[in-house]
Amino acid sequence: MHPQTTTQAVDTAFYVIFAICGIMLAGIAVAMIWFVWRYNRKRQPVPLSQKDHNLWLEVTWTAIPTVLVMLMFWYGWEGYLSLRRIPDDAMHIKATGRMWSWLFTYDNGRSADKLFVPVGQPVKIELLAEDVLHSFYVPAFRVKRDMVPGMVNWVWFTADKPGSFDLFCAEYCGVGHSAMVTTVEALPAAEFQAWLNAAGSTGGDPAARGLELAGQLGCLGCHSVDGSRRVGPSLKGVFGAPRAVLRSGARATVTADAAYLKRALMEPAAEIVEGYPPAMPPYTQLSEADLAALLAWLESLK
Ligand SMILES: [Cu+2]
Repeated sequence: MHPQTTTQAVDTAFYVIFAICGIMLAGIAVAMIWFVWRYNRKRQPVPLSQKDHNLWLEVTWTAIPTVLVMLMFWYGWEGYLSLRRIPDDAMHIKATGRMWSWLFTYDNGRSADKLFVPVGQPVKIELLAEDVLHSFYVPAFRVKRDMVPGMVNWVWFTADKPGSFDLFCAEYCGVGHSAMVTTVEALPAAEFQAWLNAAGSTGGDPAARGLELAGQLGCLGCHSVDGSRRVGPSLKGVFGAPRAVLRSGARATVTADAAYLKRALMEPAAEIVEGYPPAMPPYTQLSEADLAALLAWLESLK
């Protein structure tokens, strides 16, 4: 007996344990109140019975809790097996967690910062942490799994209805941890296929492509584009503006030109904008085209 979805697997175990706890609570409370009333000292000043043991009573109070505890174990075990047994037809998606964003990559190369899934089809999410501990958590599908750098982990689930569901990082991973939140977007199968096969929607405009990349790479989790302060400095008007930076601990003022911004992306620790933590991971995997698109987008933020 293996439940169909991770939601059913977890909920069955939860409700069984909850029901047993409810019955025990009621039974113990009623028995306690009854004894307090029945054997009150005023009502019964002298003990009626001198018996010091009762075999059947002892067998009963050992056997019933054993059965109840084994029942809880059984449902928990069955639920756990369901969570760890991936259905054969599960679709593979790679989830990368990093300080402080999510990136989901599909087998055809499409990637997004939201987890798009088809309704009714199991998906196996391969979990990779790029820098520190993170945790993949989708309450709606009852899945939560820690992500450890250097260790591949996974979860699976099936979205049984279309909708948008919260996806959190559930392991404190630094100052921007609370920004590590996105959604699972469950789309009807045909709509999902159309999304999966869609070419870039930006029509060749490099600044628009840069914005798309900034979303996917998680830049916007730490940097605002409206001048407000977040984990990192705002990107509004940064292109060409003077920056006060710390270079190996020494203060310097530099102009945020293309070369500076490229360095800020590839080796962010080399020059830290004054007043901000050295929190940004290096983005060394960016292609020349992606870099150019990001620079075009930054230039457009005047
Ligand atoms: Cu995290």
